[in-house]
Amino acid sequence: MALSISSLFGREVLDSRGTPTLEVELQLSDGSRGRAMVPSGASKGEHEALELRDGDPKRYLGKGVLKAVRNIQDEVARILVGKSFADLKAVDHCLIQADGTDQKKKFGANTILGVSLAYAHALSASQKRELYWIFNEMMGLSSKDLSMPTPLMNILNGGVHANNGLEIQEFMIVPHGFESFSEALRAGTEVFHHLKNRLHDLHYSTAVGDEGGFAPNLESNEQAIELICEAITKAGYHLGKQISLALDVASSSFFNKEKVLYDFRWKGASSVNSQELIEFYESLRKKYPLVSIEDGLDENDWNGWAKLTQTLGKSTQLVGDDLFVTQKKYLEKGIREKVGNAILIKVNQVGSLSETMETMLLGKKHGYRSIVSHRSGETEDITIAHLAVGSGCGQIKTGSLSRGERTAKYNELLRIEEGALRRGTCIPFFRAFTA
Ligand code: 2PG
Ligand code: MG
Repeated sequence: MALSISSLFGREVLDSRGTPTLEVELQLSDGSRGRAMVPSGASKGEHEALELRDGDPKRYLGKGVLKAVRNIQDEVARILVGKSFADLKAVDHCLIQADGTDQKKKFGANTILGVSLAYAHALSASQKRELYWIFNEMMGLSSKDLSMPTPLMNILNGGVHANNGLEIQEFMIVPHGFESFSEALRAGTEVFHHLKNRLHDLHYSTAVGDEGGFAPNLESNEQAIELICEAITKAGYHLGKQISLALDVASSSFFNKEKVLYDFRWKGASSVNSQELIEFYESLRKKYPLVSIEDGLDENDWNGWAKLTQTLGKSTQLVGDDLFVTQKKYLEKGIREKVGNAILIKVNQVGSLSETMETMLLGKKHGYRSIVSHRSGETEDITIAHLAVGSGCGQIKTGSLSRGERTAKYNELLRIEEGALRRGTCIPFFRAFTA
C-alpha cells in the first residue's frame, strides 16, 4: 500500500548569499520525514522555470519567499496532505497539473521543487535506503549504473560570481585520472591550496567568490588559466593526464544584445563576435588540456552554437546550461540542430525531480552527457550528490573546495563512497575524461 502524505511544512531559510530560500518538510503516514532546501542561481537562463519571490521591498530587499511558504501551507498542502501517491513521479505530476502553467508561475518552481526534494528524502527514510537508490530506481536503472562522479571544481571565480573584471565565470579543474572519488577530491583540494599560495606570493587577493573559488583582480582570462596550470604542476600532478581544465564561460551574461557582440576582451579588442569567440576557444584548446566548455555562446545564438559544435564538438565537451535550462524541449531542439554534446542539470531550472530525470534520460538516449550541478546560491542540502551517484551520469559541478555549502556535497560523496566500501561493495569512480 502506498503511503500517504501526513504533513507538509514550508519555511523561509537563508542561502549561501544571505538570500532567503525555501525549505520544505514532509512527513509520510509511517512517520518518515524528509527535509530539503531549494537552490538559487545568479546567472540565470532566460527560459528557467519561475522562482517565486515576494517582491516586498520592506523584507529582504524584495527577495523573501513567504509567498512560496504560504503556497506550501495552503493550496499545496490541501492538494497533497492525506493523499497517497504511487511514487515521486505521481506527486510531481499532481503539482505540475495543479499549477497548470508552462513555467510553474502559479505555485513557483521553488515551491514545487521543494516538495519534490522533500518527498524524495522521506521515501529514502521510509525505505531505509540511501537517497541515490531512490533516484537510480526512478530512472529505471540498476546497481550496475551507479558511479562516483568526476568533479568539475570551480577554483577561480569571475563573471557575475565575483567583481574582479574577468569575463569567464568559472575556471574549473577536472581531476579525472584517479582511482576513486576521494583521491580525485584530495588532488583537487591540493591544487586549490597551491593556487592560494601562488596568488598570495604574487600579492593578489585570496578572498573567495560566490562558489568558493578565488576571485583575484587578474589581468586576463588567460592569466587565470596559466596560474591554475602552474598550481596543478606545483601540486605534483600531471596536467592533462590526471587533471584537466574546464570553463563555464556563461557568455549570455556578457552578450551585448544591441551590438550583437560579446563584451569580451581578446587580442586588444573589447568586443568580439561569435566566430571570434569560437577561435578564442580553439586557441585555448590547442594550448591547454581544456576538456569542457559550458555556455560558450549566448543562449539564443543557436547558429553560433551549431558552428561551435562543428568546430570543437569532436574533441571537447560542449555543455548547454542557459541554453537548455534542464528542459526537454530545449534539449530536443539541441539534438535536432546538432548543438552541444552535453547538458548541465540543475533541478531548479525545471522545478521538479521527475522532469529533471526525464531530461537526463533523453540526453543519455542521444549521447549527450549530463553534469549534475549546484547553483551559485546554495545551501547545505546534499540531494544533488545522490542524484549524480544514482543516475551514474559521471560528472558533478559543485564549486570549489571551500565554503560549507560547496563542501557539503563533496563530503556527502565521500560518505557515499566510503559507506559502500564498508558494506563490501564498490561504487566505481567514473573517469569522465581520459588523457
Ligand atoms: C552556472 C551556475 C552554477 P548560477 O552558471 O553554471 O555554477 O551559476 O547558479 O549563478 O546560474
Ligand atoms: Mg553555467
